[in-house]
Amino acid sequence: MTAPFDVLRVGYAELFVTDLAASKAFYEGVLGLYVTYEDDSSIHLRGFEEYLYHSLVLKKGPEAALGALAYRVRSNEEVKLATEYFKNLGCRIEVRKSGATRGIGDAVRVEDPLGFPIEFFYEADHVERFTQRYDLHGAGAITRLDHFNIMTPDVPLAQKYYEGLGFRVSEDIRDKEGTVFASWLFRKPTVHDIALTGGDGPRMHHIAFNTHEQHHILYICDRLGAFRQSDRIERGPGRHGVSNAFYLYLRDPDGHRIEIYTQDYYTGDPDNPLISWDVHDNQRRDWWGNPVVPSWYNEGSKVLDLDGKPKSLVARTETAESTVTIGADGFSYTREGDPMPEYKLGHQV
Ligand code: 4SX
Ligand code: FE2
Repeated sequence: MTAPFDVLRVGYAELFVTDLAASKAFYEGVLGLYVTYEDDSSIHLRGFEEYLYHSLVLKKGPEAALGALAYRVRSNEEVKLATEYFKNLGCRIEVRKSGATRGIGDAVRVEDPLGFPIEFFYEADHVERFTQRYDLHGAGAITRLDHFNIMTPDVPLAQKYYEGLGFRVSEDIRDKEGTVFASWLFRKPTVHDIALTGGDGPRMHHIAFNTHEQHHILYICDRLGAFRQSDRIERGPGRHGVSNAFYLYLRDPDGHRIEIYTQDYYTGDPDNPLISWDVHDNQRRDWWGNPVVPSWYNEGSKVLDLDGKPKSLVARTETAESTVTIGADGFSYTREGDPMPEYKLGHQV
């Protein structure tokens, strides 16, 4: 599939939060993101390997919500191609002149066919890249934004839409009857830029930041304990089945879900094999078989339309994955009819 315009990767997320000071304590104080700029109504943050102005914009708002998910495209010409593409689809669009978001050049925001506010931009102000400023690396040593995860009722439909933008599928979760519960797609050569979680939508499920090492994730947990904020930890730390990444999910002071993620694999070759997981495989979402808490399946952030009004939800009609819990639901397995070969007993073969 040739792409109608060239998306490089995830660029930044714009989140509305109700208390900027509380958010700053979390994103800067706990995670260790850097503040590029702040004023009374917004904070712009980035990870230590990022040289673009920001990968996260927090805006003060009346309620917690997603303002936009922004992808970076290859050039300003590609911004124009994206504008034409969404005009032709009949989507609502907003052309944003350079500076409409501080630090970002000419861009277009669209209300995409799935109901999400999505931006495409190329130009952005450059700031210092702190790669070797080890003296500054913050608590979680966050390197960069890694991916977005959205909740949408019809995963195959959403997957088709993203494949139409030139994204490729790396992994999915399905059952033998053909129901698709979730799907992971990428432009940059990692497991994903965007994941689709089946559920009532449009809602934002999470945004994920990368760190280099597992121990940074454990350190975040220890610090949260020390701050008596262990209730910010929603799921993990653990090892994902899908993606094989080491992970942790936190809820920020407004309930937005943030994942810290490290060590997935390279997907850039044209014949990168698709990995399909059975929804009944106990190790699909947590390689160690730990249960997924119901809130992780069921809760997500509101998303705003281009007028700043919350979008109403469309219900998922197909089976929800939350009804196929990891653990003793009578349907899931760790070894599907498997006699347990010797290497699986822990012996070297
Ligand atoms: O829970 S899963 O193991 O399916 C998973 C969730 C894998 C990768 C992710 O980034 C994620 O959010
Ligand atoms: Fe994720």
